[in-house]
Amino acid sequence: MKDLNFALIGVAGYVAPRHLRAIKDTENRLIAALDPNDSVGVMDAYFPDAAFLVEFERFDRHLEKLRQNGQKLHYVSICSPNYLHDAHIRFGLRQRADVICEKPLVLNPWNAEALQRNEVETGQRVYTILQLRLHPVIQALKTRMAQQAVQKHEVDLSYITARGNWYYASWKGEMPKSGGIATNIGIHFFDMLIWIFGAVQKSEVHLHRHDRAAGYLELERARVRWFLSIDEKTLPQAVREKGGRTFRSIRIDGEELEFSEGFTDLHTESYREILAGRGFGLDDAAPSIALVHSIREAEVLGLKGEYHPLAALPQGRHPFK
Ligand code: AKG
Repeated sequence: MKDLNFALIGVAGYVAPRHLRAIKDTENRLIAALDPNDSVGVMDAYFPDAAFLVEFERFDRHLEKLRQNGQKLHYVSICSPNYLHDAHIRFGLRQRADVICEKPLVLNPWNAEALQRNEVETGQRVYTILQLRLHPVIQALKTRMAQQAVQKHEVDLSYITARGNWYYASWKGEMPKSGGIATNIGIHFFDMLIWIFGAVQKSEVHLHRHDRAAGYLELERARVRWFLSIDEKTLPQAVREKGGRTFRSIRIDGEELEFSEGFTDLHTESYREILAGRGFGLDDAAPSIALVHSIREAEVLGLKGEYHPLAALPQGRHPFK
């Protein structure tokens, strides 16, 4: 499908350029964008002719005018702060458009259930971006695991994706707005783990701070010690020496698989899949949303039991507290 009309909410944000590129690469067009922040020069590289509004009401009015003039809106893409996703998704559905929303689709399981009802009411669909499921290394791993006799694999997952101090000053650093890092960034690998190894049977949290989190998960076919961090000081020395900012690694029964690379181009692939009718919807997102919600609510146990070795790394202070 091409030549479709898109609107985008949150065009000044961190991940918006990947959506702009995906809309362009799939030969579709952006007709309107919204962001309360007006630093959106990035639009020139993709859709200089799109309308841009900084107020929600004017955005709404503009889309309504286009609709009454017979211009169909096919998709609304959403890269706003996480806690606003469900409201913005509903807005998109009410525009009689399908919605493509960044991860985490919503913060709480009950938000997803409400959206399920909204899909039925409007007859429109909600899709999310779960780009690790489209990562070739992860796809090959899933195939390999599915071919093996069912057993509990021993898994260590280290997921480090360094972010500067800006992160803590933005909405991402605020627990009620982003859900904290286990929700905002961990959602990628929790979805991936459940997708490969099956449903959650037990979850423990050993560490949960502004810049890192660690815990233990028992899934149908794996026991997983996980560590997540956005502190560059937790990157392996070899990565730091090369100027790298990410280290994504999964060790299964002693065998290590790195998937640090190949992460940035997957939005276009996600859009292609959605446009071909193979997008990930609310049902696909539900298990990882339930897990990150339970991790936010969990008692933090400290370094006891099956903790990931990197959880014992020295910890710094919050830069702004
Ligand atoms: C974010 O910064 O919100 C991300 O999702 C980044 C994920 C990653 O770098 O692995």
